[in-house]
Amino acid sequence: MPKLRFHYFDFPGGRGEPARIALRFANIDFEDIRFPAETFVESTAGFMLKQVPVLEIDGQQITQSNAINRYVGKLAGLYPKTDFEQLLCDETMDIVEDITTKIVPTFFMQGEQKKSAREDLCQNIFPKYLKFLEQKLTAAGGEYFADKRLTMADLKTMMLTAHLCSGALDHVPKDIVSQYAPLLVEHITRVSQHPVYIKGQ
Ligand SMILES: N[C@@H](CCC(=O)N[C@@H](CS)C(=O)NCC(=O)O)C(=O)O
Repeated sequence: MPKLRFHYFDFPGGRGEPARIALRFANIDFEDIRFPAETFVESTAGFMLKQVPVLEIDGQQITQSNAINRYVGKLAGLYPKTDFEQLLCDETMDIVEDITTKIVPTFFMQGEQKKSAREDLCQNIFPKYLKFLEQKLTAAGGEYFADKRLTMADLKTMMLTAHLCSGALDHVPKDIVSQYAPLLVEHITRVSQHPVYIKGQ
């Protein structure tokens, strides 16, 4: 087994949390390096892209959350085995990534600019993507996004949808997910009560 060191923020969510949950759930030995947002510059000083998550594998730095999710998902038994189910899992993770990249710029905005950008997300972006994710969930059987069992796709989606429902994002109503994709609210509950999530936290 290679030596694994995983670098990400210390909050329980975001791009890095699915991999941490999977590693912990599967009892895979790894160094869990968590840092506060305030030390981001120092904590990423050794990384060429100055981004996290980073998974070091025997000293080699690997970036890109979804690539890391696939690798860790295979180690933890949380990534499908067949081509088609892998495709469904990957597609879902990339949809969530698309949504995330649309939210992130608003973190650096203030006042009216932030309000108007978030309102635009709520009117034009979230409805479309949430409905699409709900369709995908239904097409996959209604409970999980791939393989009829919990995979990395469910962990990644739930991080995002739970965040949207949390009220932590100013100008994003807590009922944004239930308005457009009520089955995704049930999905949050399903994942949060799943032994993988409970053990992996
Ligand atoms: N495509 C990358 C994006 C990584 C990324 O943007 N991470 C954020 C934190 S969640 C970050 O480090 N942002 C700082 C920056 O890009 O300078 C991935 O999926 O891992």
